[in-house]
Amino acid sequence: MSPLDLYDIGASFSDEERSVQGAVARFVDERVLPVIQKHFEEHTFPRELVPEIAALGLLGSAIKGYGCAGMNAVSYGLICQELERGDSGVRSFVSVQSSLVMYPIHAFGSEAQRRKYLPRMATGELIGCFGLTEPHGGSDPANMKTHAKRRGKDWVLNGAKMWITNAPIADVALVWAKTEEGIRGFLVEKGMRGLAAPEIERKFSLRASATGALFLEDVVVPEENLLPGSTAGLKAALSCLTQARFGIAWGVIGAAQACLAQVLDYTKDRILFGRPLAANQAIQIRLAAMARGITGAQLMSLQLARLKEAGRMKPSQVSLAKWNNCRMALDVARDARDMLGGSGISAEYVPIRHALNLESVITYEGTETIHQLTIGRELTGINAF
Ligand code: TGC
Ligand code: FAD
Repeated sequence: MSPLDLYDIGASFSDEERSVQGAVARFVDERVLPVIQKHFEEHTFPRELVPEIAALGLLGSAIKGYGCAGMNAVSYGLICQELERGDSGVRSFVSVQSSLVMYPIHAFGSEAQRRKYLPRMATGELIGCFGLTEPHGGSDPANMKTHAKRRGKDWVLNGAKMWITNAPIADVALVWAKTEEGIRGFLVEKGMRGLAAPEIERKFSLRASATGALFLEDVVVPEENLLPGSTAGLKAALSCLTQARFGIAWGVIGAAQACLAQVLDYTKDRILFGRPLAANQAIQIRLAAMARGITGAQLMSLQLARLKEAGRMKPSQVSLAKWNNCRMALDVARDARDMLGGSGISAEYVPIRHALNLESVITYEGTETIHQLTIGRELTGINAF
């Protein structure tokens, strides 16, 4: 019985799902883990890995056609889980590219937009970012200030977006802006006059991910870059978040597994008071609590994937998994850091890096409070936002 899969959930995966998991796990072991700590310390995104990520079919993996792999929901979840076992920053890159840019182009874009962007995004030749959050408050995107006004056949965009993953390296930014017809999505390309995407420096979290702002000053965007299907206002933007949150719910399990694996080794090897640290009841109870959290998160994610495949997954169900699994992973990482003692703050061990990363993951894609209030609204029918 694997300590990282106490319910043998892996046995319920199909051969194809297991093969995807195995391929991504090998990539993480051989290519991500040897370089990630250096990137984290140097505050750099491991861009050199993008062609390999693309070659494995991990970009837009759920999309059928347009050079994408057309994998199912469990496979997408396992991709996120294995990548985040390496680092949340690498999983964030794939989440944003796949769920927040390729998904909306596929779901709300014109056929011409799909053909123009998706094949090159699948190969990693084009990198995308998703601009929803604004500096005055990300939890309430309906209070959007960025706006787009028609000028002849074009649109003119003005405003600012904050905390945007991939922005400094993006070739195309999906920018959500208020129009007279409601909130719409625009594909703003790198090099368009009036667009700036500076990096946000000095982060203590997700240091191996490129995070930036987007400043738009009279950016002229042609009509052909408006996502024609984004007519449902904020609902279109929120439906992208549902896709990404599904991946995060799976992804953070990988970070928790990495921490549990390390703390198991450490506490079995370390001799204190004449016996292994792991021989103490107080330590075993904490290890058992980690396994309990991971197993619950695995089962929740698997059921969520089944609902997704059946077309029955509701946003509030995704909120429950995003909240539960992020909280679980953050608690596991913090507790693992503590059980490593002083070593727990060293870059030689993974828990501190995962714990720092998970502070972002529990905040982005809806803070813990936002997801709790979403469940509260589902239970009571009362909107408490
Ligand atoms: P609300 O009245 O609840 O909803 C408006 C319409 O949208 C529908 N809807 C959703 N549809 C799909 N998926 C969802 N998750 C949905 N949530 C709501 C809803 O049914 C309604 O439809 P209709 O037909 O009735 O019009 O809207 P609200 O303004 O009250 O907002 C509710 C709230 C607070 C839940 C929402 O604003 C919210 O989720 N806020 C958090 C914002 C957030 O998560 N931002 C994330 C930015 S992207 C990011 O962080 C990327 S991180 C990088 C990475 O992923 O790795
Ligand atoms: P605020 O909305 O100002 O919230 C502050 C606090 O108030 C939080 O604790 C929140 O839970 C609480 N709060 C809010 N409303 C209520 C309420 N009604 N009742 C009680 N408490 C409440 N955004 C993008 O659009 N694209 C990206 O690619 C992206 N990537 C990100 C990458 C990183 C590393 C980070 C940190 C963020 C990223 N974000 C991105 C932004 C992220 O989605 C927001 O940070 C998040 O939605 C919270 O918004 P905020 O930071 O403005 O906090």
